[in-house]
Amino acid sequence: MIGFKHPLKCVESLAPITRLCWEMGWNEINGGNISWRLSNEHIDNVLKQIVKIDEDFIKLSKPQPTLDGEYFLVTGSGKYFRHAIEKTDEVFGIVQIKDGGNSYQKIWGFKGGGKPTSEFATHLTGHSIRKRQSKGREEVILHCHPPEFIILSFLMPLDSSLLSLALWKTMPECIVFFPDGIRVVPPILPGTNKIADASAIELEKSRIISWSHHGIFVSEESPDAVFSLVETIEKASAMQRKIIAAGGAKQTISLQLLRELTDATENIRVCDPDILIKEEKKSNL
Ligand code: 2HA
Ligand code: ZN
Repeated sequence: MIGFKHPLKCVESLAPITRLCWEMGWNEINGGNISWRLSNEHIDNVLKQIVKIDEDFIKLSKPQPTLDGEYFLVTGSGKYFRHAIEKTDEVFGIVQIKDGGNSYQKIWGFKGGGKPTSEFATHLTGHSIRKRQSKGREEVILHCHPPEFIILSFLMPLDSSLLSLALWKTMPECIVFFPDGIRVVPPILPGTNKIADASAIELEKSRIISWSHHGIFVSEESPDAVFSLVETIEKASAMQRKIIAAGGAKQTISLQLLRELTDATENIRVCDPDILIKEEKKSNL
């Protein structure tokens, strides 16, 4: 997989990460989806290679006026992450949002008549919010089914503060890499506008949301960054699950150490640790 070459540079960088997600056990069968809001540099590279663009406009179930004109590289509905390298132009496609954000047009890929993921409404809602909240920094959204993380939604209350604090207190990297914490969305039917709307509320506050009993949905600046964030969360979740299974922690990383970690890494911090601040107020620290 290292050394995978593709004429479209965005595909060359996304396909190996997609396949790696399957190797990690996060994307069984057709589970999960990934989308990338392409920068001008990638769009130029794509448009130079495309000979014919499909003329049809396809209506979006949920209009996205703030994304009008944007290009997205996205996995297809029903496609397997496992096939990302061998069947690249079936697994992926590129679309442009048209018609004031009401429709999309296929630009490349989706070979054999495919279309964007069933979670496209939530991906676009996520991109619209996270593009604004991150001032354009975040470009890639990954939804996958990391088992240890999902198990926590069966063992812990469905509460954003409790989940964020549990992970932060397990491993020092956690507060450093996700000071915004993880926001919990209750169990909702996948692939619906309802899950998109519930996710939108939480994505205003964090790059990371939990779809309870289902998976994770994460926004970051690149395929590599989004992978790394899920990898970190999944490792902390595995440790937390083992701690719970062993009867609970005898001691954990303290609030004070979480504050010291946050302050010491201010130079790389992308957002405020709101949940930590609330917790500090509660304990009068
Ligand atoms: O099958 O993961 O959330 C794709 C999904 C739906
Ligand atoms: Zn899913």
